Order: sequence, then C-alpha cells, then structure tokens
Amino acid sequence: RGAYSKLQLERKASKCIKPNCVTSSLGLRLVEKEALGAKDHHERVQALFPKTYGLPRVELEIGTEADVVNAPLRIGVVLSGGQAPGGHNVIAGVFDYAMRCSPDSKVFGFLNGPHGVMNGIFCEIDTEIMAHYRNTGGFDMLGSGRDKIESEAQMASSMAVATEMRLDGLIVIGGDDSNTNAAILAEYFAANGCTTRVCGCPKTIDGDLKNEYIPISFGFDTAAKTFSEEIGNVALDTLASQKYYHFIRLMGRAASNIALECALQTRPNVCLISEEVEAKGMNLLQITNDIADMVVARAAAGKHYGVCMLPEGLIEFIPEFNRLIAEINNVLASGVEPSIDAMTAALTPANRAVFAFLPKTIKLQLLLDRDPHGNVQVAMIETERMLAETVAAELERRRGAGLYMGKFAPQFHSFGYEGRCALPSHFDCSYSYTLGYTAAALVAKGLTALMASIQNVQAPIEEWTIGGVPITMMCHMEQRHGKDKPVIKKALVDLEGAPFKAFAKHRAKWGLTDMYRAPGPIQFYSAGARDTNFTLMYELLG
Ligand code: FBP
Repeated sequence: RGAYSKLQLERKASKCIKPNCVTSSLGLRLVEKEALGAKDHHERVQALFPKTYGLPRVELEIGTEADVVNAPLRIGVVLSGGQAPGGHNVIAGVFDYAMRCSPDSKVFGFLNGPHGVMNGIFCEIDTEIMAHYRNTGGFDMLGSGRDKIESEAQMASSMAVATEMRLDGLIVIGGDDSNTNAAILAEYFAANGCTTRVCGCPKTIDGDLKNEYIPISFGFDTAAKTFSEEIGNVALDTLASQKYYHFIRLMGRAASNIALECALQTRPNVCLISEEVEAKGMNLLQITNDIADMVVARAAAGKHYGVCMLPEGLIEFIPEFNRLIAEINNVLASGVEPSIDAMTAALTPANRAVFAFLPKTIKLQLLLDRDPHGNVQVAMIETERMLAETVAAELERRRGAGLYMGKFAPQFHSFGYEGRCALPSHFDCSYSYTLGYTAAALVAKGLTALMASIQNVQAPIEEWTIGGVPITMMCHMEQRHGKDKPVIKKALVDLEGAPFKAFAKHRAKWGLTDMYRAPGPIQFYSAGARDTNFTLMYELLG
C-alpha cells in the first residue's frame, strides 16, 4: 500500500484546466493600462515607494510569435504566511512558464518562507520534483513561514542572495502582509540597483486580499468548501440527535469572508458577521441577547438544538473589545510585561473593567505575542466558548424570570487548519496555476512590484484573462506594533455587497426553521466540479 490515496495519485497526474492565453503557442503581448496610485494616504505611501509608486496596470494578451520569450529565466519562489490550497500549482505555473522560455531556465524554491530568502536557503526545482506536487494541497513542497523582511540588514541580505543567485525574478506567494513585504522588497531592489524583479501572487484562505483587479485570493474556494462540508455534516447530526447547539468558529482573521461563504453554503441558524457587528456598534450583551432570543424562539417550537457560526476575528469588532485590544497593543508596545496583573494595572479604567469581565483563558489569549506583522493571533482565541457562556448565563436569567424552559447544551468546533491543505478544487488548481504563470511572465517582461491578476473568472476557465496590478495601489497606512506602516488594506465583508445581502435576506427563516444544506466533499469529476463559490459568483454576477 503506497503513501498516497488513489485520489491523491489521480489528482497529481491530472491536467490542470488552463486559460487559452496560457495554452496558446503564441507569445504574450504586454499592454500598458492606466497608472494606479494608492487608494488611501497616497502621499504618504508614495513617499515610501518613490521608485515603484504609480506604475501602470498591465494586461497580457495573446500576441504573435514575436512576443515569445526565448531566453532562459532564473526565478525564485517563496511561500509566505499561512498555508492555502493551490500554492504548489502557483509554483507549477511559474515552472512551466520558465521552461517554456527555455529548458535552461532555473526555478529555485526558498525554504520555510521569507527566512529562506534572507538567508539564501533554497532548493532547485526540477521536472521530477514538480510532478510530485502538481494539484496537491499544502505548502509542504518548500514549507512556509511568517518572517517579515523588514530591517535594512534583512533587505540587504535578501538583495545579496538574489544578486548572487542571479535571479531575474522573485515571486512572493502570500497574503496581504506578505505582498506588502514584496512591494517593500521591490522598492528596495529598484532603489539599490538590483535587477531582480519582485512580483506577488494573492494567497490566503481568508479571502481578504481582493479588489477590482484581484477577484479572489487562491485557497479561499477550497477552504470554504472544506469547512462547509464539515458544517453541513454537523448540522445533520444535530438535526438527528436534537441535543446540541453547535458553536462553530471559522478561520479568516479579521474578515468574515469565510464565515459568510460557509453560511451561504450551509444555512446555519445563526452566523455572526464581524463587519456588521462593528457597523451596528453591537456590544457583547446585544450579541448574546440576539442568540438567546433565537434559542428561546426555537425552544418554543420544541427545538433545543441548532448551529451557530462565528468568525474568528469577531472579538476585534465588538466595540468594547476593539478599544481594549488597541490599548493592550499600545501597552505591550511600551514594554509592559504580558501578564494579567501587569496589564490590569496598566489599562485605563473603562478598558480595565472589560478586561476584568473576561474569563482567564481569554485574557491570556489577548496577551499572547503578536505575529511578526503585529496581528493579534485571533486563531488562538476561543470566542465560541465565551459566547456560549454568556448565552447560557442569559438563558438562566430568563429561566429564573419564567421566560425560558428549554435545555441548552453547547458543543464547540473550530474549523481552520483542516481546510488550509485540502486537495485544491478545480477552481483553485486553475486559478493558482494561472497566477504563477502570469507572475513569471510579468518578471520575464521586466516588470516589478506588481501582483499577478486574473480576470473574467465568471467565464469558463479557458476564457480567463491575465495581467498585473501595482501592489502599492492596494496599500494604505496602518498602526502595527504601535507604529504607522504601509500595508495592503484588507478586504472585509462589504455590507452593501451582493453576498452579504443574499445572506441577510434569508437568515431570519434559517434561524427558526431547519433548512440546513450539506454540500458534501469537494468534487473533481462530477457535473458541478468546476463550480466556484457563492461569494465570487454573487460578487461578479450580482
Ligand atoms: P494568511 O493571512 O497568512 O494567509 O493566514 C491565514 C490564517 O489561516 C488565518 O486565517 C489565521 O488566523 C492564521 O492564518 C493562523 O495562523 P497560524 O498558521 O500562524 O496559526
């Protein structure tokens, strides 16, 4: 019995579906479009990126034989940040483009994320290695990491590595923070006479790296489908047993994109959306009361079970916690030790009162180290337990007042890591491959500081179009580790957008009835196998 399942073997061997511009035997013609500045704080962003700010967006169209690149390329790739299904196919796209330019091309994979770039730790990727990873999930081919290339010394050593390796291009496969890093590196290289071009590919299951030119980040589709399979199963379990309220926390950092997509897929009784909580200024008491109202109404219909979903970033969007976390960040940045006592003493009275109200586990989780980009590690905060506790207390209060006579038995789930390395869906296989192919083509055309962009994704894969967008166009200034930094602005759930509106239209009836939908596992060979996710389709087609 081999180490691989039959499905794994089949997926590795299968041909990824590619757009016509990728399969065409003609070359790619570069078409320059409008120059794009940053959306917010543009003067401050411009000042930080004098060489690479305001570049034009480009499209790569099917050209003529004269557009074929016939020279060998030397490209380095790095997987950065959290895993996302499709990463290996980005590398496959880079590899195939480079080999198409010349069999003498070289593709190098930096090991364990940006740390490999700074320290020159890499391997050469050949045809055999590449074949082993096509269409597979995970980042195990090279490993990943969350290091940030930030200091002058780190940038200088990255440049020395790129120069010594004679890289034409460095392709950063990462999320918002990693692509910000790519923009910083591109600027540094350009300002210091290094000829290595740096381009990015939008990766993250969180789905928060998107804009009018980047319809979605790769990995979101597969991860959301994987979680939705599990949620659908849990929903049917509770429908049969009628015993439990399942509280399900979903990964996604600040953005509720994953939670919203899973809600559209599975129709739970409740799904909190952080962005709405913030927009309505809802405090913990209001959120608790809303869930308790639903539990009481269901109990009146004889239902003592249900499914409640929440995004992992929720806590940062509840106003009193948002203020608390902001002050904790500043206090930690000022050097106060991360202990409950020291923090309690350092906080202002209003925030101290909120902090005091929290269970010890949540207090400790809020004090945890930030990641290298200064983010609170929301994946470690068990908000679902906190919420179930406050709901249980409210239900007991109502029971005492004779307003509730049901039973409330919560079960807890947190879905995240199990979706990040799943076998990529057809959409993610093709999208990731095309991103890699595009990024390599941008580098080959001498372009830097761009993110690969695939458009027309509402059409069949064969008709997708490709190009590049300046990364600085997505940047604005944000406080990180207590200092103003340029970062790519996260794409949170748009409360005016079609996906949220579709959810808002139906959620009241989903609350009281049991309209659970079980999408089942990702399909590779059935009729719907090429279908993408609800979010993308609502966003692109309304
Ligand atoms: P990226 O932004 O790097 O893609 O991270 C995605 C993510 O899965 C988040 O949803 C989650 O909060 C975080 O990574 C968890 O981080 P870690 O893998 O370091 O525990």
